[in-house]
Amino acid sequence: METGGPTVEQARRLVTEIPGPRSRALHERRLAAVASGVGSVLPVYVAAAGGGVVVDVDGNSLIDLASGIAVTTVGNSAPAVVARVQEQVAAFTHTCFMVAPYEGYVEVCEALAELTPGDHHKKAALFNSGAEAVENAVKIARVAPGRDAVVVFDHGYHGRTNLTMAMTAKNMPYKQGFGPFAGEVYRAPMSYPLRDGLTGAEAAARAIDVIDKQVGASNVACVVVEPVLGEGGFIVPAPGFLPAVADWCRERGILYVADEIQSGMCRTGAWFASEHEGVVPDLVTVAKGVAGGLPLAAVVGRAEVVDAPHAGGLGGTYGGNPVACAAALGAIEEMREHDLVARATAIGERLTARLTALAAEHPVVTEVRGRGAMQAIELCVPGTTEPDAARTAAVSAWCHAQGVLTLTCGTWGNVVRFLPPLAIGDDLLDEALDVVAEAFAATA
Ligand code: PLZ
Repeated sequence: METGGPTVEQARRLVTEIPGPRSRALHERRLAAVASGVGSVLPVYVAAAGGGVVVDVDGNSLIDLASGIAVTTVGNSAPAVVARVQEQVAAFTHTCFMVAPYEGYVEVCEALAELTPGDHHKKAALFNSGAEAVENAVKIARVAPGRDAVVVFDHGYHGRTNLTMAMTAKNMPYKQGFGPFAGEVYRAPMSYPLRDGLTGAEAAARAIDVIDKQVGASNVACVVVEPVLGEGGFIVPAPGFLPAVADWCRERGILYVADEIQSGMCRTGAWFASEHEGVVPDLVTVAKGVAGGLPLAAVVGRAEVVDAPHAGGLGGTYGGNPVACAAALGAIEEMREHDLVARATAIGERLTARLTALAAEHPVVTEVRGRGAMQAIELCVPGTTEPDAARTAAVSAWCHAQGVLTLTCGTWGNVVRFLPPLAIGDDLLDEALDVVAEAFAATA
């Protein structure tokens, strides 16, 4: 299936070095005008994108294995997104839902209530970014029980605002120098099968013990966990870890919040990654893939929990902007129409097969892991679990030079992650993986 914008040919083609002269000229302007704290993985400046391809201003076509960090799940400028956005942008661009509401916001909340795990009565509130959704999930979780503590996990990533920096594990580049951070945020050990060798039950017992002894269950408002860790290294917790944590939360009156900002909306071969282990969260945070590239985020969950804040207690000028809502309805339409849950599973199988073969050939590839179209390889010094960030960077840079847009992640920067748009064709995906294999041979 190739649902890319009709004008974007689905092929990799390099016509200049990467980055080319036009990108380099734009980069010069950028260096003078844009804050240097804002980085770019690959400074090719984009002219168009669709399906599995990004076209730069020099006319180079790159294969997209990043989806703008798991956002363009339905592909860039997917037809249903474009159609609905065009219609909405011509009708009205903004009224503020808190001033004069509109149907699109309601429809997005209805759709998310239906798509998130569990068939209980759910409600939602809409925001602009993932970090804002996490902030609001914590506000909602704290208000009813009058408890303050928020528990997060090692290797977790939740955003760059003050509260979500506190919740994010990794110091550089996210937190260094930006404190002091919000209080009452506590970190528990995560299940990381490659590094701890624990079963899910053992890892959950270890985490629960830390929470119990260091925080006290009766002080905890919520536990916030990514069912597949994103920035932290695409870590899939050992089977049973998430259900055990969720069960313990329920027994103790603690809200279980799944941060599905990266793992949600078809990415892992399920609408939400919590489903893989039958976990029904009290609250789910949603962003990234939900709106096909427009900024939209949501907190979705049990109606009685979401309704805990007083009237007027939640909001924001742009939250649930009508154009972003139209984009979300278009993206959800694409997901349903093209069965992108199944497509993510198929892409995952293809990725796993190729990456497993790669690992057999290159012992630096210590583990292949992930769910669906959220796959990664962790690189370590062969025979050890000592992270090899240098090789990871070299492999990724080689891919970029050959026109394949890869991303890295992980606490030690030693993970290459694969997040293709689900609109990518098999041929293009195979070609990208050929390049990845060549990158390992070339950097050996
Ligand atoms: N929760 C699980 O993955 C965003 C961050 C990129 P925002 N991840 C990409 C970067 O370096 O800033 C993310 C996530 C999870 C929350 C967030 C935050 O979402 O939309 O970036 O605020």
